Amino acid sequence: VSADLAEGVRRGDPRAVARALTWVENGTEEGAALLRALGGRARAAHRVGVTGPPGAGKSTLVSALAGLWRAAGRKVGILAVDPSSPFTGGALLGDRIRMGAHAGDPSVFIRSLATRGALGGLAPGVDDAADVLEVAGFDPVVVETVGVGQGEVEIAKAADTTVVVLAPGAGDEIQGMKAGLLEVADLIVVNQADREGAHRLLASLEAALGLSARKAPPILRTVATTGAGVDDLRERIDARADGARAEVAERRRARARGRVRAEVDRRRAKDFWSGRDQALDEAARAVAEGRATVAEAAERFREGMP
Ligand SMILES: Nc1nc2c(ncn2[C@@H]2O[C@H](COP(=O)(O)OP(=O)(O)OP(=O)(O)O)[C@@H](O)[C@H]2O)c(=O)[nH]1
Ligand SMILES: [Mg+2]
Repeated sequence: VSADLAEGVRRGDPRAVARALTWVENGTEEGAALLRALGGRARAAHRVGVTGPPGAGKSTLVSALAGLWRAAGRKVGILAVDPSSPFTGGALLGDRIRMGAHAGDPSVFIRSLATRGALGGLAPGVDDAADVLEVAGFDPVVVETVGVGQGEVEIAKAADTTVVVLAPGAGDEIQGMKAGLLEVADLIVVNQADREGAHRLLASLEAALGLSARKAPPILRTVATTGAGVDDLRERIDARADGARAEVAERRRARARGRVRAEVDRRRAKDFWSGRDQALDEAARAVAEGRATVAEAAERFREGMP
């Protein structure tokens, strides 16, 4: 079954891609078998992370970008992780985006994923889903996440290029959460540049970046709803695939390292716990009844015991 599905994914068949993403997102054994069947890929897609506060205009911007990439003959994969507002589609793509993959437009594939990890980071499912889209021929693969707390660091790990989208409005001061966001940005976008406060935001960004130790990323201004400035952003993103090749390669290695390690950990944990249900029950009882501390109970579970 997974061999057939893998073949469909390689052909870029939207239904196969949709089913594959469901398997992979759920982290089932079927999904793991599918990922194995997909095998390696000829060419790596540019993975673009788009993050920023809720309502900054990330989805609208991604829709506008997708329109430009399509016009350039590219197939665009979009993963929206836990979107707080649905993908309504920007001016350029409109209904096609709203209708989704089954409407018969195989060139833009949009999928919402509910894959927040327990600690707020992105679950492994996001990298796996991006792999599926890559094998299906989508390039770039865009991952949109709301940038709060852990999210920004995680998206930076999942992306070759991280775009941080900000907009004028409540809390323009660059502090706390936004400072964390700026640290992971390869490109900063001041979206909603048509709105009052855009200048102030730009000025406070420049001040904040001036204090930072690292080389300041470029700041671009866009109006996602009209498309103003979006082509410039697209060019900057595309240029990174060539211009920042060494950096992108380094990120890919770091990402691969983390993924291999996580996979090994996952398998070891699964092997370790298989057949130890009863021992775990006993340990749990001992802790619950105050006969052992958690640390003492855990100590008995060292490799090879009990
Ligand atoms: N005036 C103006 N409005 C914009 C612009 N870009 C987006 N909007 C509007 O801002 C609202 C939020 O846009 P979204 O694209 O959903 O924002 P988002 O960052 O994806 O939001 P979440 O996914 O909820 O975090 C929508 O009503 C957009 O139409 C812009 O450049 N100018
Ligand atoms: Mg959104």
